[in-house]
Amino acid sequence: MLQAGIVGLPNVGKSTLFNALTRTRKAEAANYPFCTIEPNVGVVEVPDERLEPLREISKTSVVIPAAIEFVDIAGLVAGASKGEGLGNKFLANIREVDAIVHVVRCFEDEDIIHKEGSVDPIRDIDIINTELVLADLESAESQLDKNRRRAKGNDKEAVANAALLEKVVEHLNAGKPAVTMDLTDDERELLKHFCLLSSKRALYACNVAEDDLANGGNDFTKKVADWAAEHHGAGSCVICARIEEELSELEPEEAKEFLADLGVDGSGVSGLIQAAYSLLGLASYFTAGEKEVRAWTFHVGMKAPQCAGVIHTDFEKKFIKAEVVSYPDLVAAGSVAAARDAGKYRLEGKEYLFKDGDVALFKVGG
Ligand SMILES: Nc1nc2c(ncn2[C@@H]2O[C@H](COP(=O)(O)OP(=O)(O)OP(=O)(O)O)[C@@H](O)[C@H]2O)c(=O)[nH]1
Ligand SMILES: [Mg+2]
Repeated sequence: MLQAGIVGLPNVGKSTLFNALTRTRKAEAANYPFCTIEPNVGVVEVPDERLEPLREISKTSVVIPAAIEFVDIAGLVAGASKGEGLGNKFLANIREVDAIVHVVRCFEDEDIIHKEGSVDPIRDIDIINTELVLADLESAESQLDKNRRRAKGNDKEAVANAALLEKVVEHLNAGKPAVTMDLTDDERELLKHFCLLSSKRALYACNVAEDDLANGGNDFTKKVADWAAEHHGAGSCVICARIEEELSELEPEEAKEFLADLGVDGSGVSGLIQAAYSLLGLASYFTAGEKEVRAWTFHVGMKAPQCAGVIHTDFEKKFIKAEVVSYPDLVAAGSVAAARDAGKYRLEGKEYLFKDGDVALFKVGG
């Protein structure tokens, strides 16, 4: 399963957010830096408003949502790339995840220790990103050396690697994360092999005080949103980790009332999970029948046989065709029969690129 890693300075609310996401108290969250050492891993269901209408149409009671994993990682400090605060070990934890949710403290609270002594989200983001870039620089330079040596023997792969790594080193040397490099599709594919921390896509999660939720954020979160878009080509969201942790322990009705009292529409956690899902390049297609309605995860860009393979590896090999209707068409028709009558079902072959929200039935050979 694909993983999103929760990253940030110590004591900014990462474990609190992890507990809210996983609806557990699995991670210890406490008011001192480096509370988390070993990463906490939890599976999180991806909320999807399309599941309930599909359940009604299919007349079933079983709904299985898509899921992704979140990993709560230890806090990073300045100097982590040189081993400060167990830096190398924590950086290795980040290397293993597929995308990053970067938690930034955007709340004032004198009782909660701030490692840097004051609330300044852009400075904090810079500390973390500098460490990722420095760790990458070291790794890219050593990979460049190796590939240059191999390139002398006319190894084509090494020549291509070295050419790209030269660009990477120059970009990192300017203090910029690898994810913002201007690359061709082939180069972007090649870049993946270098396993760079700063090449992972990131979402900035601004952790605010509960009072700021109703306003959709504060001056700090605006700065973070602008900075993320400009310097990282990344999105941001506003959450209150502490409130979300409390909400996750309430029944849905109680949670709604609680949010209404705060003047807030919905839980920020749902939006964050969905954002992390698309950050990972994931989308959902559905199977819907009397037995169950289920969301299946695929990578954007996957064709019909590969998508069938998500259900069962055999389905990919034995794929014949897929019968597909889009979610809006099915819901507008109101039933499978009506959608069929309206000619909304399509037969798709091996080259069909699946789309988010496709409702599919696969025909496979024996
Ligand atoms: N006021 C306020 N306090 C919060 C919020 N989120 C977390 N905290 C508090 O901040 C402290 C640290 O939270 P953790 O979730 O343990 O932080 P962490 O980032 O996992 O910390 P490390 O594992 O040490 O890096 C705890 O006392 C939390 O209750 C918030 O939204 N508002
Ligand atoms: Mg923690």
